[in-house]
Amino acid sequence: MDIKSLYDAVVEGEVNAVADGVQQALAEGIPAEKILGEALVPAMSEVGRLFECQEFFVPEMLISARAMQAGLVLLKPHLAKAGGQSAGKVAVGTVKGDLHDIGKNLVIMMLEGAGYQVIDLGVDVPAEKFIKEVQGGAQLIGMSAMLTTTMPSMEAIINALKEAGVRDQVKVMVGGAPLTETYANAIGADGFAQDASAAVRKATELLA
Ligand code: B1M
Repeated sequence: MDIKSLYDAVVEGEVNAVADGVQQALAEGIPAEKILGEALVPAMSEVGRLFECQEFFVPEMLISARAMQAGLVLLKPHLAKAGGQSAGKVAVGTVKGDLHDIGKNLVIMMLEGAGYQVIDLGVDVPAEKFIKEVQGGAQLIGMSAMLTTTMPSMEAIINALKEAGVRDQVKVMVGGAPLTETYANAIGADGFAQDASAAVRKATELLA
């Protein structure tokens, strides 16, 4: 299956075709980064566009997301292949009220690939869980938000870290499609990353 057919299969939500296509592409020697960057990620952007113009609704988005996940699972071993000593302990979650996890999962895969020990807090994560991880030794927390309505949860979590007296012990990195560097600075985060590769660079910079 070529990259274009794989892109179409994600948009159409064809789970088996995506899984077969990714396996075939890997077997043909196409790098995992290319499969991700030229088929899977752009396909999800197209799904978002179709949702915005009301050609797709939530069920279609969900079906495409499942197909994307089926591909990501197969790419994971090829993206996360570092071993040896941990580069640092990081806890990552999608903030309270937000159920989007594809981008967060990708960030985790890339961080693991760069040698970080990553605790995946999942989605809809309240401040208490982040605080617990900082108390447990996490050096960096990563927060993801995909909705304009859940972006404020990030500031609330940063404030909760301050109230719990642990803000100075940890670096805070934020990301997600609606976020900007300006917003990250305004809410008092230490860093912002546009995508998963940038998240690895930013984590390395913050923990240097
Ligand atoms: Co939702 N959704 N969704 N959705 N969804 C968006 C985000 C939306 C932009 C679609 C649109 O209108 N075009 C829109 C938000 C509008 C807004 O707030 N401005 C939207 C909406 C409205 C909703 C609902 C409210 C719909 C409804 O119910 N009426 C609802 C909300 C549910 C909730 O969270 N409470 C909802 C639900 C869903 C599904 C469950 C159906 C599904 C999610 C499934 C899942 O995640 N398991 C879904 C999907 C799939 C999308 C789109 C189509 C795709 C998101 C995605 O996975 N992208 C999305 C449209 C879009 O983004 N264009 C949309 C691929 C992924 C690789 O990219 O997540 O951006 P992304 O992650 C990137 C970067 O952002 C960055 O790196 C990642 C990898 O490169 N990044 C970080 C992310 N987190 C980071 C953290 C970091 C650093 C970088 O540091 C810690």
